[in-house]
Amino acid sequence: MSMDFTLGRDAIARLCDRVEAAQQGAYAIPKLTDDYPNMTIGDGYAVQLELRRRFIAQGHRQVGWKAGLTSKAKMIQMGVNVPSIGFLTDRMARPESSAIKTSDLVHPRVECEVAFVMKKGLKGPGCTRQDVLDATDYVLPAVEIIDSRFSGFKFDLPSVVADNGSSARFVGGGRARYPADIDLRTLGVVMEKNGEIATLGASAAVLGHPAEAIAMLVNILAELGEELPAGSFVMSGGITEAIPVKPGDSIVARFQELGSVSMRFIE
Ligand code: 0L1
Ligand code: MG
Repeated sequence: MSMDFTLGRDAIARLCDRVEAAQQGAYAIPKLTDDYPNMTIGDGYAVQLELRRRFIAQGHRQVGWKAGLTSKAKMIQMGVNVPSIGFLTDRMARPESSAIKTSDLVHPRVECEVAFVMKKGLKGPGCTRQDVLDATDYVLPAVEIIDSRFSGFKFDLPSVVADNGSSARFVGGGRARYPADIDLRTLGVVMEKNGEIATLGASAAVLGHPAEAIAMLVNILAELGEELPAGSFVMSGGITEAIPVKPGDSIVARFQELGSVSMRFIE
């Protein structure tokens, strides 16, 4: 991915105002490229970095990162062809088995992901799947609740990157395992909504191996002049397509070898 930056500070601040207000007010906005048609993916990351700077200034604590759009199913669902990354903060974390409010979200969807907790930091470029596995403390099952702030999920990559990869909430749980003890490539996952199977898949859907998505994330961070610190919680991307949820829905994500993660949604 070549990272071109074309927007000036004023435009970045204006676009960040829009995304921040839409996230905090839980309303949908048109995609940013309607007004800035020449906006690049690099510009999207410049807006995302400004959003992260503002959240941290407001007291949010960054706990890690997420890779997004890492499976063919998600790329097809969303009409894009390149993965993305976003940051995760303490304000997005929700406990396992909890009730998650939807009134502060626009149109939430859930997806099953493998999360990695790093014992060593990683720095790109050139980070590989093996580097990731060597630096991983343990993996655990997670559900990401994404919430694109764009009307009707109509967006392109620069817009979705600026919106922090649609990040909204996440829930980790189940059973932590050492990566050497399981075959991370062939983990089966079943997502149930209200007791019925909503979608299922296998972890190889994520770029062939979930650790590959973490390596990609580290290499994108390098293009932004950043690295992945030890202790980070990193989500590797949805294994299946994302499933819409509304108040009253309950979700159980069952992962082979890793146990299950559940939550319900309320008004
Ligand atoms: O986590 C992700 O795969 C990012 C998704 C971004 C697009 C969407 O809102 O589905
Ligand atoms: Mg995701």
